[in-house]
Amino acid sequence: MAVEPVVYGASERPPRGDYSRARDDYTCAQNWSAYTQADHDTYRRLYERQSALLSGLASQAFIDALPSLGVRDRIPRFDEINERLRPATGWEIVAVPGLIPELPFFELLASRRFPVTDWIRKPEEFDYVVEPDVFHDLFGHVPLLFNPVFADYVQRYGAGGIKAHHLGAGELLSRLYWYTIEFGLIREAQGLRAYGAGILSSSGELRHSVTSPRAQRIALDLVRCMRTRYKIDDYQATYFVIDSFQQLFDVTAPDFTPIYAAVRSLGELSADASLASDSSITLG
Ligand code: HBI
Ligand code: FE
Repeated sequence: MAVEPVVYGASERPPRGDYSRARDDYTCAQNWSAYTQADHDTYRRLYERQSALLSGLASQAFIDALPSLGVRDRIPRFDEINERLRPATGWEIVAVPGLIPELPFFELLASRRFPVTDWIRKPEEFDYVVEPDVFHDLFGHVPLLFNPVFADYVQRYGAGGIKAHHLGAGELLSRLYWYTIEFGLIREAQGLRAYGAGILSSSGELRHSVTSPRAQRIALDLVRCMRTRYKIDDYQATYFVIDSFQQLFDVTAPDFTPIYAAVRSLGELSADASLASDSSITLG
């Protein structure tokens, strides 16, 4: 089916994936035999580098769940991961050719199906790839789908996204995705840690987000979060901090309509809008 692919942000660059092989819901089969040895080597090297950076910076819940991905020396078969993921939290991962439009994305999350891009970056893109590839999605997103409370939050987020889409508030709700599931920080017993996939799969942003005095860190507040625009191709200027995954699940319980109204009446903030210092979270 020829579907019009979605592209993040303002860039008009054609997306990487081959969308002609996508079904109506944008999912496709993981073409595992198409991976080259160079692809498997890239995955292995990314996994080795990133897993060595986690201690003291990544959420302990993430570190505990990471082995659930299984193999680390090659790109895993999604079916193998699903054999463990389904009994754990009722989720499964499904292959997609790349970024997909907002509504099908929300519909997949609402039905506990996480879209995982099935191509991997080229060796020359080792340090940075513009669109999420299979390493970002598998290493960054999938381990915490084994965590029951976080997994329930992602499903509830998807259900909220369908409602938001029909209210024309998809962009506002995508900021909540960005500042929690992609770039969220959490206060754990041992201190501030990263749980967002965009941070956990990045060799540079992991240390920056947790330790840099230049970054602004504020306690998650839904209105403030959904007012704050985000940066796609640079470290975040602002990180939102939670105390637990239960807190994430609980704040998404109420109907968001009044929150969208408050966000619209107060107006947008740039990613690095600074708050009065008293509300920033100090390190340590
Ligand atoms: N598509 N495959 C894929 N992965 C994403 O993370 C993704 C997407 N489409 C839209 C999107 N994310 C964001 O706009 C969400 O906040 C909706
Ligand atoms: Fe992501």
